[in-house]
Amino acid sequence: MNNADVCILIPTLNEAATIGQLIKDFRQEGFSNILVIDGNSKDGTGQIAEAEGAKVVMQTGKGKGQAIIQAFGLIENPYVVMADGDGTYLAREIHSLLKPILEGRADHVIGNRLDNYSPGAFTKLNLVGNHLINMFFDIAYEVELKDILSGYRAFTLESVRELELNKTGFEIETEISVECVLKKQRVEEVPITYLPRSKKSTTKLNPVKDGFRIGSTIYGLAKMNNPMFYFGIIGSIFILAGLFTGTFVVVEWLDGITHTLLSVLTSLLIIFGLQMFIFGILSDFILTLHRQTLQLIKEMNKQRK
Ligand SMILES: Nc1nc2c(ncn2[C@@H]2O[C@H](COP(=O)(O)OP(=O)(O)O)[C@@H](O)[C@H]2O)c(=O)[nH]1
Ligand SMILES: [Mg+2]
Repeated sequence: MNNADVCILIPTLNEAATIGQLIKDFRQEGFSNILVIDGNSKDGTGQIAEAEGAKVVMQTGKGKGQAIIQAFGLIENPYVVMADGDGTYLAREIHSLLKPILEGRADHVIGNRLDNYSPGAFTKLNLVGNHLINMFFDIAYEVELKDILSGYRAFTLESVRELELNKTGFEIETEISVECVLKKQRVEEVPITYLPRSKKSTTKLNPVKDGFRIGSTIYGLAKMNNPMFYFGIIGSIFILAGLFTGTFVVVEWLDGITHTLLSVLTSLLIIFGLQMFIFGILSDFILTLHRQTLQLIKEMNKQRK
């Protein structure tokens, strides 16, 4: 591989404190094809990046996701590496990200921050949130990924081209991970270092608001991959509620008090909950059939070629 075959994509929003050094570091590693997609920074990020020799494109909309989607459409190089502009990732670790791709083992590589992060790189809330989100993701998509929210990732161009992305905000990493799993890409994780953000700049991520959005993205997109999980969660909530009111009704009844309306409500809750499970089973069935059909079409197409 020629280093010019790699495009390094850096989304930035007010990262003047770190962007210059980051571009220098990537150049030092031998990569000079650097695309900065900037969210109209007010602190001169774009000018610094340009002065360091990066190609700077202003994003047309808002949010990290919109920036990434726009930039993906511009890249023609066979390999893409995505990195945040806040100096939390090390340019020299690019080689370990590219390795599985260059050796033909992976289509997409995620830099896993959670095994080797510096003190202070994650707040307690972020760390717990990350673990919960990864656990939730792994159950929903039946995979074993450790750090789906990482901002340091490598792709082949085919992998990028295959992704159907719509999320404009910080849900973009989640959506990328979901799409790679749905498109049956070979995804590998490699451990990377994660440094604290420079004190001179601030994070744009709101742990509660964005964490909630990321959780709902995982859940919402799971409908198409693991419907039993999707409907099962709704069903379980209703059945639990039914068991709760039901226990109350029975205990009171043993004391000689009858709650007619609450009994009706209990039955409705449990019937609705069970029905969700039936939806789940049926959807699973439809999805399996759909996958078999797709597989067949793929094989037929292959035979024709
Ligand atoms: N172009 C662009 N970049 C953004 C936007 N929001 C965040 N970024 C960049 O995305 C990267 C990750 O954001 P950051 O605030 O560090 O989030 P965190 O690493 O998840 O805490 C940084 O390089 C930000 O400058 C945006 O709206 N537009
Ligand atoms: Mg960051």
